[in-house]
Amino acid sequence: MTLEQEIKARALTLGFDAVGITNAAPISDSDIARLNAWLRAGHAGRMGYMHRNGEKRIHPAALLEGVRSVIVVALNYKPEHSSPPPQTSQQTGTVAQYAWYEDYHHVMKPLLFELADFLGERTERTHRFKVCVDSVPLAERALAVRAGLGFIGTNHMLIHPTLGPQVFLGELVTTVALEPDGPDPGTCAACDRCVRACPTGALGAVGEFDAEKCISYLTIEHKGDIPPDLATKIGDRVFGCDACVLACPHQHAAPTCKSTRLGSRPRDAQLDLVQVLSLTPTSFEARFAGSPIHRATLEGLQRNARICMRNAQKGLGAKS
Ligand code: B12
Ligand code: SF4
Ligand code: SF4
Repeated sequence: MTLEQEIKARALTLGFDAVGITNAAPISDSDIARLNAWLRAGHAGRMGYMHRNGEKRIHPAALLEGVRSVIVVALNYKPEHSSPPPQTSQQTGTVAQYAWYEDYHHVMKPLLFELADFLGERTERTHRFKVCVDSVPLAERALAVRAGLGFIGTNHMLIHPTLGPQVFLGELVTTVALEPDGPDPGTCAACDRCVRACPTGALGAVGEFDAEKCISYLTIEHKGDIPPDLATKIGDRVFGCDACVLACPHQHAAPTCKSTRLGSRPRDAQLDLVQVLSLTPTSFEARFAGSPIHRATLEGLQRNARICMRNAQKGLGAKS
């Protein structure tokens, strides 16, 4: 077995669903141009962090001196049941499916540290590693494509050929020189279902993506009021949005999550809006510690709940 094969076998044993390897070169000129055009157009909204550490996002060498390889892993999060459990209250808000589990950052990072430990041992402790999951400035989707994990769909998701778009990504950036995999080309062909499914027009047919119109951005990352025309389009989505992911035929064909590490939180699939409005800072912490929903903050989650309630009163549900 080559070292690359050993790493892949180890990553799968640890519970990842797919793994690929790429070199440490900067992302392609066309990806850099896309990223810069997106930032210049103001499509990052108030995500100030997207404007910082540009060099690291473009070039893994800025993250770790002497870097030679990036090992990219994917973890399938397609839930077994695609709709939330039956409603127990009239006033409920839908939660994006990635938050029907424990926070994936907390699950994937320790597994990547275990992978680093394995590789460290196999290379006589002469190398360095950096574990990355989402929050590190690294162009995760572009690197995943290069590592052969799939292609970027019109919905902007990395779509794995068998696992589909509902995969989390993580990376082990390392000074170990490894044989890279080649890209695994795929395309959306003539499909445009995600563009048609997007409630707000955040997605465009030729790859446009305006986060300021995206319900995921508005309900998770955005602080303060949400413009009324967009608020009505949020429907009953109290945290995040899956419309462009669930519309995708690659999602329909994908297997469901088999991970024993990604603990599921079935009661978080739908939130009782009255309960959300009654949360205090202390009860919010107790209820959502360890959940991705914690990121929205109590203030943001209660703002979302008020919007969902107003929409329900006006008869504007999830499909609005
Ligand atoms: C900022 C951010 C967001 C923002 C902005 C999203 C966006 N599309 O840019 C908001 C808050 C809206 C968001 C939402 C979501 N996010 Co998010 N997010 C990120 C983050 C931190 C940075 C993404 C980024 O750099 N955006 C800037 C744009 C310009 O870059 P990009 O989308 O990565 O696209 C690059 C390449 O794909 C490339 N490209 C190359 N070829 C092609 C071809 C086409 C057709 C297109 C369109 C692009 C393209 O161009 C870009 C420049 O490099 C990443 C983690 C990370 N460090 O990368 C997670 C990440 C992208 N998010 C993730 C997830 C799961 C989500 C949600 C599904 C959560 C939810 N259900 O609410 C939604 C999906 C929304 C969507 N359709 O993208 C996963 C995606 C996994 C996957 N399979 O792709 C990531 C990778 C986190 C992780 N570690 O798993 N997210
Ligand atoms: S997450 Fe929702 S609002 Fe954002 S692009 Fe996808 S469908 Fe549109
Ligand atoms: S829904 Fe269609 S166009 Fe959108 S990402 Fe999936 S295959 Fe591509």
